[in-house]
Amino acid sequence: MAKTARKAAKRPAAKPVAKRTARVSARSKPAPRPKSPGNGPSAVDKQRFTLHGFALSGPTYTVALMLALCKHPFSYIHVNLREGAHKQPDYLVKNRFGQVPCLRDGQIFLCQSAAILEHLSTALGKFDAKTPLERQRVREWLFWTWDKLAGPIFRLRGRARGLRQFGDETRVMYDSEARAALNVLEHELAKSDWLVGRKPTIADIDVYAVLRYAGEAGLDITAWPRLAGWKKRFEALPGFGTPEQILPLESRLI
Ligand SMILES: N[C@@H](CCC(=O)N[C@@H](CS)C(=O)NCC(=O)O)C(=O)O
Repeated sequence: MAKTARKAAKRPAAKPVAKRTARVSARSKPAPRPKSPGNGPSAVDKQRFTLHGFALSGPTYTVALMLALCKHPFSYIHVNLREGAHKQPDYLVKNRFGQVPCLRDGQIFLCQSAAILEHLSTALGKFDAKTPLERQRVREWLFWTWDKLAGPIFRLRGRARGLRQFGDETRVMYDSEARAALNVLEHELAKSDWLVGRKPTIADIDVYAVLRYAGEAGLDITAWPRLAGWKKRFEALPGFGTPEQILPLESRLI
């Protein structure tokens, strides 16, 4: 990690957030944060988030995409997976699982991209569910994404990039698992434009950030017309960016 990056990672947050976080986990909505005169994030807010990640990592993209769609600036620390930086003690204290991503929110570190999405949607009041039933539906999609969709797509992508080795029989198995998951999405999207409710939620963000890599996994989304339409709608959302647009290759501090 670059020296400046390390300094910033240790830099105390402008405002302690422990209490606020406790409230978030109690599931009540936090009071809206003060806005700057320009209606963008205030000076304090700009320093609120630091994303630790790796530019080629899908789950890192999930979190960066959420912040981009929320139009919330964030610092970024490149975690060099190739050199094993994610297994070093200074990183393991931030993410006990030794994986990217990890998000610093004030003075706490959060991990597991889907759990981070839930945290951010509650904390920022964006892309959140509007009713208890919707919250349940959103959570079901988050669990399903990592249960059925992400595994096969990321494994096929890993093989295509030469990062994973497995034979054709296994490739065919993952391919049919991925296709079965895409069929589920195609069926659900016949009912409405978005996965839960009438507006995009973190369920759409979580699914999109995996589907983004379907092409690299050898799957052509245009074979699922409703899904392709949903993807187009999603990409038209204000703040949207591709992984290349929103994930820096190096650490970037603001
Ligand atoms: N379920 C986790 C998955 C994280 C994950 O698999 N990250 C990969 C990079 S894409 C990683 O850190 N791999 C290294 C390892 O697991 O040791 C999440 O959503 O955050």
